[in-house]
Amino acid sequence: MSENKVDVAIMMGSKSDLEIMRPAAKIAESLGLAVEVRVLSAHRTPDEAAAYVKDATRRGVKAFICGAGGAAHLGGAVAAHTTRPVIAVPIANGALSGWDSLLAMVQMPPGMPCATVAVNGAENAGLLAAQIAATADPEVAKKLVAEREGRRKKVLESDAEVAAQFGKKA
Ligand code: C2R
Repeated sequence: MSENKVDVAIMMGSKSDLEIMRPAAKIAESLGLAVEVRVLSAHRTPDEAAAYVKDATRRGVKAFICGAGGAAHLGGAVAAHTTRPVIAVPIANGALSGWDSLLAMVQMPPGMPCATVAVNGAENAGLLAAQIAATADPEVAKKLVAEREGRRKKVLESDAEVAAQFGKKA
C-alpha cells in the first residue's frame, strides 16, 4: 500500500483558526511542498493529535506548523511527540488578543523548542517550513530564491510608483 507523502503538516486547534492559518498552506504548496492540514487539539483531542504527529513523523514530515489561540498548548504538545521541527503560530482571539497564545508558545522549557512566529504570522510559518525542507531539497531552495526575488521586485515597483507620485524620479 502506498503512503501519502507529507512535507509540511499544518495543525490547528479549531476550525475557527482556519482563515488565519490558510496562508501557511498556500505558500508551502506554492513552493512545491506536500501539505496536510488538520484540525486537532491538544486539549480536546489529545490522543488523536498525538497519533497524527507520530504518523506524520513516520511518513517523513519535514516540519510541523501549529496554530492555536488562547491557552495555546498545541505546539508544545506536538513537540513532545516528535523531534522534527515545530513552528508555532500564536492566534489572536479572545480577551487577551494573542498575548496569551504568544507567551504559551514561545516560553517552552529547555529541550522542547517551538519556533514561534508573529501573532497571526502563518505565512512566515509556511516559509520557514519551506526553508527547513530546502536544506535537503534543491528544487525547493530554488523556488525560495525566486519567491524572495518576487518580493524584492514588488517593493521596487511600489517605490517607483510612490516616488513618481511625489514628483521624484526613482
Ligand atoms: P473554538 O473557536 O473552537 O472555541 O476555539 C483554538 O486554537 C482556538 O483558537 C477557540 C480557540 O481554542 C484554541 N485551542 C487551543 C488548543 N485547542 C484549541 N489553544 C490547544 O490544543 O492548544
